[in-house]
Amino acid sequence: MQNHKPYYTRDDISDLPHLSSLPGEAPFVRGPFESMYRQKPWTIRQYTGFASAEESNAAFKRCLAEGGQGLSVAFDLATHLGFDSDHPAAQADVGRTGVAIDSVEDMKRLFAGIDLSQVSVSMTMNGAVLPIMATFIVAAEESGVPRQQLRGTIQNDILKEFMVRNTYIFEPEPSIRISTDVVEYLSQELPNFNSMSISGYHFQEAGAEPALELALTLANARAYLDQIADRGIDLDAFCHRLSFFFGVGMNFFDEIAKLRAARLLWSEEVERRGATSDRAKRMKMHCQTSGWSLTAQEPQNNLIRTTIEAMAAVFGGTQSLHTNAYDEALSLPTDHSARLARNTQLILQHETGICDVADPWGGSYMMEALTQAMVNKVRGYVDDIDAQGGVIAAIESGWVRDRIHESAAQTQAATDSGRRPIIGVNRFVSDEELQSSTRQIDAESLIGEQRHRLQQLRERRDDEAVDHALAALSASARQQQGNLLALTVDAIRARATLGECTRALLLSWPRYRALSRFSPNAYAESRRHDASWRRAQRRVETFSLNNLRNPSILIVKLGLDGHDRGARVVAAALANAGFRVELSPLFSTPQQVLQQLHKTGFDAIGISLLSGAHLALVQELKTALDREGYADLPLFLGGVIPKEDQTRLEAIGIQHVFGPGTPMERIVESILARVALNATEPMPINIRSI
Ligand code: MLC
Ligand code: 5AD
Repeated sequence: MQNHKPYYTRDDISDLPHLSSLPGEAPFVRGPFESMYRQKPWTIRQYTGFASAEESNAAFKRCLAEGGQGLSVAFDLATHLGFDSDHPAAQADVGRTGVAIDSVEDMKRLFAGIDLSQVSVSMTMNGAVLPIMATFIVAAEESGVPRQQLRGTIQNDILKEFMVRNTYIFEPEPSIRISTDVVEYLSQELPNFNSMSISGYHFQEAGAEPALELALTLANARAYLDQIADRGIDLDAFCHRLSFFFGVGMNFFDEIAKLRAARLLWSEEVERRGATSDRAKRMKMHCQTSGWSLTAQEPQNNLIRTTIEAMAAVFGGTQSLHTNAYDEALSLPTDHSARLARNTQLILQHETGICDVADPWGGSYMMEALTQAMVNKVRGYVDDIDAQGGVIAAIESGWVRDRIHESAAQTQAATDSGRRPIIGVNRFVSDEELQSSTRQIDAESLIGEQRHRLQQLRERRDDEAVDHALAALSASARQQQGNLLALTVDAIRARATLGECTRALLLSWPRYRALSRFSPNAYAESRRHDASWRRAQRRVETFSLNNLRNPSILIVKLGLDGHDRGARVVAAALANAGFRVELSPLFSTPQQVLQQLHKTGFDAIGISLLSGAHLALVQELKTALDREGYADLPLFLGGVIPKEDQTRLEAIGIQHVFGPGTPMERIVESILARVALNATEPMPINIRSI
């Protein structure tokens, strides 16, 4: 939490320049529109998608029938990374965290029976933005909806992928060309479609506090503006189609202040660059309540957290909102939890009177002072980023990742020590068994179906036309000419698949691989004097003295899951406790894990998975380990794992599953206890590899 004063007075706001503006007036602190929710309440837009296009289509229709007002598509990780569902690297992840889309035929089935001229659609896609945007355009075209009528938003915010979200495909430079081509094409062809949703949400989820979240978002927005300006596109003509996306956590007052400050800073930035129209300067935003703030312990408490966060988003003046489902920390939402999440917003809109007044916090001594404090803090961060040589240099040097990682580790330390209270986790803990069903995905039949559809598509299409279109796409990448989205639309119309479009570009631009790193000091600085942490450290020390070496662990992310906040914080904590820790690169395969084991022995492996693909991926790794003589190597798993899967994971060979909210000392001690059992034997370096 920020340091707030015990109370605020007139003096705290006496010289604030933004105080005289009204809602709908620059710099828009008080909201982008004069009438705000009296004329149009925010859009209830729930992020939805899982398994097949048909199943997701049914969920969309349910969503709209039950009060949802816009759609928001969650794609699976294979789609995000440009793999068709039949690609060997994608098998465990197909349909798990979102819907599997391989071609325009899938996209048509996703929106069957939904009138795209009436409903606005957000698509969270960055890495594979070209084929996804193209399949949407062609699907609409073939259902008779003219491009000019399409309303919605494509996330198309690639820079934050390199900083936190990790669903990039190409290196930063070609990736930025792709995103700018998308902006340019949409501004000409789809005038009602928002061509970017510049996102802070993922920074907050990865560990950034609200001011850092906002500063990084604005820094990225500035980098995009630079690129777009280089193409000579007029700010006044397109800026209103750049949209924003923020996370809203439990820091109630600061979150409201953040959204107010965001509009002010954006308005100033756009004006400084020469835009004159209010339309260009007015920031519009989507918000999502924080997934990370939700707990696996007593999940119904999450309904309350989400309601509070939703209120902060609405008091902050958001245009569109997703409220998370209460079972978030366990699995994808069920139909029931999704309905409750939506009802949270319907109750706010219809039962509270909150929509009657624009910017109800306007004029509050505290809120106006906090808004200004947020503006000042963000400006400070933006200066720091400039001092790093700008945001792209700060990404490349690892500066951004390090700041977020440090902040995440400090938050974890504060939680573990009890300084940061979380009800049901470190205060008022209940030992009541939780009763909650989770959504199950039948991945095997989905993959079978997708394979069959891909085969049909390939049989029925004109291969020559496809090859021709893909060659044009490759040539455009190579020669830096033409608009990549226009060319991808041609390829998709000819029935090229998402994977094929991606491969056409990979011929010129190699797949990007980021290094994973953690900072051993990030976690424990504030826990130095905590008795329970010191005890965990002493146990590790005793082990090291007895065995004349430190215990060691390899932390791995398997499959296509790029959420590495947890893996990095656990790595930092274990290292601080005295373990020798290595963190494998993202997207490791069992073969790569074996290579690391052959190179350096480890006493244990810690796997981190939030993608729902744990059963298949753990089984695959375990089989490879057994085959190569590592059958005794203890395996631990952390992440979002439904309770009903835990027995199956234990049967495969997992020693222990650590769910969200597990204190670090418990992780250290339970890994150490198991490692100590093996410690009389030499470290498991495979003889064959020496
Ligand atoms: C609205 N309008 C008004 C008004 N309110 N006009 C006058 N007075 C008022 N009070 C007008 C708007 O200007 C607009 O017209 C039209 O009404 C629609 O309103 P909107 O405010 O633009 O709402 P919407 O269409 O819902 O768009 C909201 C948005 C958009 C601009 C924020 O970008 C959006 O929907 N974003 C959602 C992004 C999203 O869902 N992302 C999910 C990420 S999940 P006009 O003509 O100006 O258009 C994720 C998780 C993960 O990322 O996987 O990691
Ligand atoms: N359906 C619904 N919500 C999802 N989230 C991620 N994937 C899905 C999905 N397929 C939510 C979670 C997560 C955030 C990024 O989006 O809240 O924290």
